[in-house]
Amino acid sequence: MTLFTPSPEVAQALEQGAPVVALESTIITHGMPWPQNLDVARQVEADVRAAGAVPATMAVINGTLHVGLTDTQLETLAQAQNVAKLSRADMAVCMAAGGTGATTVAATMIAARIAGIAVFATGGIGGVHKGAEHSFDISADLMELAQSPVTVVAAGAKAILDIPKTLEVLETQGVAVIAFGQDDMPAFWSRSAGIKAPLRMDSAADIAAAHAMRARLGLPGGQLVANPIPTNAEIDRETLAPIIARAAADAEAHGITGKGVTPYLLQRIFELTEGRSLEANIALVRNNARLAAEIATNLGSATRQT
Ligand code: PSU
Ligand code: MN
Repeated sequence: MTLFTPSPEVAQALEQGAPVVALESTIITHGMPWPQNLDVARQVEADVRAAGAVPATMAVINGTLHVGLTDTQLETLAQAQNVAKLSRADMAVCMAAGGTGATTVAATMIAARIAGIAVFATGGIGGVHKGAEHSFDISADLMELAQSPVTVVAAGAKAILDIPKTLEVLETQGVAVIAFGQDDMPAFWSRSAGIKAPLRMDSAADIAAAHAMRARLGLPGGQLVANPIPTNAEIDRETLAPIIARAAADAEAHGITGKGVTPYLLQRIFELTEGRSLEANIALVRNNARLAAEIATNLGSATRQT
């Protein structure tokens, strides 16, 4: 039995070495409300296609790891209740048991590595949560970035996180964190986290070259491309700070822990901003999809190039 099932379109692109962009599904099942989640999933796939690459949205369905979903599968997933949120720890268990689950950044990177896809677009990666010195809540996304050779295009780490601590862990783990087109580290809904990013690059070609060089050096792990949200969609940091603090306090008061934390915070911030956070999230993920496709076009689909 093969380990994964590519869609016909993805299978053909991989065979020809044509550019492919991996997309995750947790953003659909746990990151955005119905029905916008389905519209965005379709729109992001269209954005990747328009920029000359093939989209490969990942999910585990009845035990099968799908690399590229049909529109029916996408719709079923977007409407499903209580779908598992799969990360490194539980992906294999779900597949072995014939279960269904959406892939986080970590699980999508694993799927991309297996399929031979070098570039992946999402909204924002998971990272070190505020108060992690007490909760120990650090996303497995960071450990996966340290291991799988995938360039992940995101608008940085989500602003609900402790961004300086997240950058420290990424540095320790040897992950290249590259701000695109600016010196500052972006902060998901805002263009700047108020601190400088470790690295800066100004073109998709340069990022593709760095990806290929990393492979030649035999370094495990990937790159995080931190692509700032378009200016017209940004919510400034000062506006968001008290809202994020309030959402975090509510999460604590309700005893939300583990995998539930990120989806709870995103939903609460959506309510507190009266939908503005979702509009910003949609704009940034589409922006990331376009850049990822451009990087993939410069690279081809191979995760390993020499
Ligand atoms: N980007 C978004 N929305 C999301 C996510 C990313 O714009 O919901 C998801 C990704 O799947 C990421 C997950 O891996 O949030 C982080 O979850 P955690 O903090 O529990 O590791
Ligand atoms: Mn966590």
